[in-house]
Amino acid sequence: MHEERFRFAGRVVSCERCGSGHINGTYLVRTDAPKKYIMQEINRQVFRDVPALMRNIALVTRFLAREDKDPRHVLTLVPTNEGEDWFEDEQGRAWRAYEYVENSVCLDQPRTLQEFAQSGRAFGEFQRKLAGFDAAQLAETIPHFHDTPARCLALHEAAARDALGRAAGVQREIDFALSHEKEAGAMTGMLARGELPLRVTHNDTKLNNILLDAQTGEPLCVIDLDTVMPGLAGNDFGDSIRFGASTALEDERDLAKVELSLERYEAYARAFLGACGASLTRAEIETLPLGAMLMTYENGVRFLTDYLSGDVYFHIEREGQNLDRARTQFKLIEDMEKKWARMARLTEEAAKA
Ligand code: ADP
Ligand code: GN1
Ligand code: MG
Repeated sequence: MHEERFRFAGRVVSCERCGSGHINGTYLVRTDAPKKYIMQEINRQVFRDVPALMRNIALVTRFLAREDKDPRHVLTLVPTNEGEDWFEDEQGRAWRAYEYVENSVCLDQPRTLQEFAQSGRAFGEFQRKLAGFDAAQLAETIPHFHDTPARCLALHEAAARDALGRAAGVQREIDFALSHEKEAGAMTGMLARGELPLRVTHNDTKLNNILLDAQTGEPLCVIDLDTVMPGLAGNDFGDSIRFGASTALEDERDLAKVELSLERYEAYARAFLGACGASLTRAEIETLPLGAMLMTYENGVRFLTDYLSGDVYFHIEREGQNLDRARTQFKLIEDMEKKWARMARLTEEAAKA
């Protein structure tokens, strides 16, 4: 390991894997000083341009820290011994480190409605704060990240290649994805026609990309800033809904447990719009439910693509986990279709509140 390469206070006493992120390799570093650290191997298969990625993160965290000096509220990069934000090891792997946000928890499901609403406020405020940030400074860390039609093309290719001979076993899921393909370009189409504005967005607004205070449950810090780049407000709203307003975990195998909670949807919409609604256009507000539907669809398509490709993108802990993840997303879509009119009404009411 490379814990000797960073300017950590104290002597390192342990370094163990932590977190449930699907992309980077994350380690908790303890030292004999009171402070702890997070050290991450950046996934270079996913993030092709690490210097540009790290420049984005340095710019964004510095910008946010100007407004809020509390170290538990903004990620703080720990410099390497050479004073850089990251380093490349002998195998060409890229590493960075953050100060550990003390006394925090990170959740895969909200424990209370209030807690989920608070995360909506935090992501809404994140977007509002970054409205003053010059988007031209940001590199696009993953081109076409939320280009849903492009994600569908990747599914077609993976199904045609069928690298592991898995396609026949998941024809039902492939058919489901294809039956919704014509709707995949709804948001990208509006963007292209100038009907939706580009903003600086987080683009990966799962509940487990926020740290909460371990005692009070209050949101402390938005993390996982790898995908902060120009994007659509509806996608940030939507990704939070697909993850946190689902009544089950993302990889739940019992699909009977998977539903969209309208109660959570409403709580999140009110808090998110309370924080950033005033700066959103009418069209953006109207597309929030669509954002939820499309982010769920896009993730389902991506999980299924990865299953067909041999689980090369998202980390898995068990065989079939990406297929399970795809299935929960598709089940959630079916439920959203049933609840569509109520999602739209709750959004309108939340915007007026
Ligand atoms: P990934 O891209 O793999 O999701 P994240 O940056 O989200 O990586 O980090 C993975 C996990 O590590 C988070 O879900 C959280 O549990 C933990 N984590 C990351 N940064 C910190 C931090 N600064 N303080 C405390 N925990 C953190
Ligand atoms: C990944 O890194 P993590 O686990 O926070 C992915 C997101 C997906 C999410 C699905 C860079 O997020 O786009 O929505 O998994 N991140 C990247 O849980 O691809
Ligand atoms: Mg994460």
